[in-house]
Amino acid sequence: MSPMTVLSEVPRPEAAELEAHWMPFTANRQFKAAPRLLVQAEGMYYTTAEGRRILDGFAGLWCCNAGHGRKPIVEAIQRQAATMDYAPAFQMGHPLSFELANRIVELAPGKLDHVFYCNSGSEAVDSALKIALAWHRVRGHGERTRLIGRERGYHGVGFGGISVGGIPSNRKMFGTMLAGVDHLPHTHNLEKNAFSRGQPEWGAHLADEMERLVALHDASTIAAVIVEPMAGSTGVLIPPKGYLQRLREITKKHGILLIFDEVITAFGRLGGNFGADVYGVEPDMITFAKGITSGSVPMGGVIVSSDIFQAFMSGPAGIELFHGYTYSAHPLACAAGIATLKLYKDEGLFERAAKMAPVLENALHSLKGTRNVIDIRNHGLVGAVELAPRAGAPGARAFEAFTRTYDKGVLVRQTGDIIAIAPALIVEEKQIDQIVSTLKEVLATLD
Ligand code: PXG
Repeated sequence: MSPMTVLSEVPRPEAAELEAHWMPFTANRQFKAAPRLLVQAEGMYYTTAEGRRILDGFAGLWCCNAGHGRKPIVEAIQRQAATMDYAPAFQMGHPLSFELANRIVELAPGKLDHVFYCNSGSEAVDSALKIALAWHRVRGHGERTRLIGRERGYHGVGFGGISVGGIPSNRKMFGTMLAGVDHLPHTHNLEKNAFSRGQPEWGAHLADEMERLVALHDASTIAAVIVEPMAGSTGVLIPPKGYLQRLREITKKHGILLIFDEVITAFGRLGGNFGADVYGVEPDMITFAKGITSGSVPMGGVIVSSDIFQAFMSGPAGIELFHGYTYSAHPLACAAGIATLKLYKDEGLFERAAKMAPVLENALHSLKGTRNVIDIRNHGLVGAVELAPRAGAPGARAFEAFTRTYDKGVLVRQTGDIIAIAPALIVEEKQIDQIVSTLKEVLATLD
């Protein structure tokens, strides 16, 4: 089927038809007045409903790491849909979930060797937090119930995730959330670290705040700490050198589990298998989603250490963990996951990300001195440009940059006054140039 055939078959909704869908994390009224509709995707490009080609500078939403519409993934999904659509997830199984788990474990660091599946990053976070609480309990430490997150952290939108998360607008409308949660300070500091390339020098000591929380609550009440090794959604906060190491030391010393939320950083985004590898710190659990299927079918999961898994296996016979989802290890997701991991390996895409990282770094930092740019930061195939906020209108300048960039044929992501960039790992140098030069053109015209 040619792309043209696909396009002609796609229904184009009239304005009134856009009404019924309450869109997530979207300015619904603004969108519906001037919709940005995508109808086809291939490689590094989207096609819009008007037939415009858009260079995807954000891998969808940090997820299509192998690029769009990759044949081996598409065919694996098609084959699986025709072979077996669904298998019950509880007390039944199908071979693909085991094959995928083995492949994930092969990539995972150190002692992380068992995989629990779900369907999204939010579910992965809830699952990890529940496993942490249950792990302490099966070991006779049910009093360890506190969970520690971090300011500006994003861990999805479940009640667990927003409780440990630290983005005020995601929390303030939703009541009291989980009890017994506390937060570390975030690590963003433009006075100390503006225009850092890769990991900033300043800020390792911020991990010592964990000692303060331990002193306040007592270690015996704390179950786990969850952080994104690199905080993505809040606007790309790269961990200061030594920060994650220190957090690991402190959590280990006090018997507190360390969870890395790697929904964004897993599967090559930073130029290695996981953020844990790139930063050289082994957590007790890793959450993943997005890149596992290169965004093609929803899937998430938690990788846990052997210590965690084995503690559950030594209890009474029967169901060891009362947790799971109808679509845990969905056959289509597993087929897509296996094909995706194979493709990453066959094409050496994680190595490619590492190789292209300096290209992105140099291109992005060439924006220094452009109007309103107050910071540029990057690591792996992730970059961010922070703009000075417009007086009285936080986020407005960056939102305008986002829409104007899209009008000029490039998709980036706006969050607050930050423009984030995270292209698929297949991105080419000239495409990086196009993303950055388009952004430069747009920024120069913005007041
Ligand atoms: N944890 C992390 C670290 C994430 O980045 C989630 C959990 C939740 O995943 P789900 O699959 O439930 O959405 C995420 C998701 C952005 C952006 O623009 C980031 C995410 C999702 C959508 C947009 O930065 N991260």
